[in-house]
Amino acid sequence: GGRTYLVGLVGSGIGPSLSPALHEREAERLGLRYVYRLIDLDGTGASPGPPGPGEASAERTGELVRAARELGFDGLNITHPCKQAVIPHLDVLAPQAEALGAVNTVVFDGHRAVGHNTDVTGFASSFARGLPDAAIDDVVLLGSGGAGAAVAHAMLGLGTGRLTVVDAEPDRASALAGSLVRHFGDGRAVVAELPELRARLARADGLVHATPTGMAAHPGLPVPAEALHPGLWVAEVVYRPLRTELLGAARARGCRVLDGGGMAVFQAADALRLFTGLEPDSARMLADFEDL
Ligand code: SKM
Repeated sequence: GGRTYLVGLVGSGIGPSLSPALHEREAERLGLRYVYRLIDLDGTGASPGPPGPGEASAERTGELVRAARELGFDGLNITHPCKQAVIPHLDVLAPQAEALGAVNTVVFDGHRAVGHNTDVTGFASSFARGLPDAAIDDVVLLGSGGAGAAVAHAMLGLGTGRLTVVDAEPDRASALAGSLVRHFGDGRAVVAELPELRARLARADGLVHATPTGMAAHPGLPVPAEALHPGLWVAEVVYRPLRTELLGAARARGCRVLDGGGMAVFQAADALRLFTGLEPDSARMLADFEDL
């Protein structure tokens, strides 16, 4: 047989990640020997660094990336809180990772460590598949953290004319909009305050939701149901649960909807392709995701 691929995920609190199963199942169908390890910053004991999750553990990212490379890993996925911290430890960045300033996939190709961002490409593929002919000129993004920034780059890359960024922390929204304008040009991103959300949605083509609201630990609706109207599509980044309260309310009010599962699957498919050079079957991976 051929070689064995060895890859992994570096991050904090990653025990429940679906990445090992998603990658290994598809790799097996592609005829590969492929091992996907979890490298949890909270549990590796890789150095006597400060205990506990959070920002301090991000400092250990470089050490873990170096160790993985020395141990013969082919590549890594990188998740919270390491997506920015990993950058100084890489040799080259792909354009999307560079523009976003965040990396979720590292490929060790010979003597170089190359950083990519498949959250951006993954959301774009999911959107193209799930809402193929949706109008995207005027889009509202709720949530300007890491996931929000990735989907902002995806939507502007797909051709959104104006993205309105809304966040409960206005400074964070302004920082993201500023960086989007620098990359995509004047007027492509603007900010609005939470009280303006309803008025912005009234004339928007779509809403992308990228806050944790709707997850088990953060139940509830991130926008008032009355702000949803049939002329609006609604896309979720949250995928646990797959059917969030927001998607339920949006469907009930006649919106076309896109759940967060597609982004989770397509970012994995794009990473698998980068690690192996082989073409994963995203339909099979979506089916796996549904029963995981
Ligand atoms: O960007 C992805 C990452 O590639 C894998 C992941 C996971 O398995 O929890 C989450 C996201 O950050």
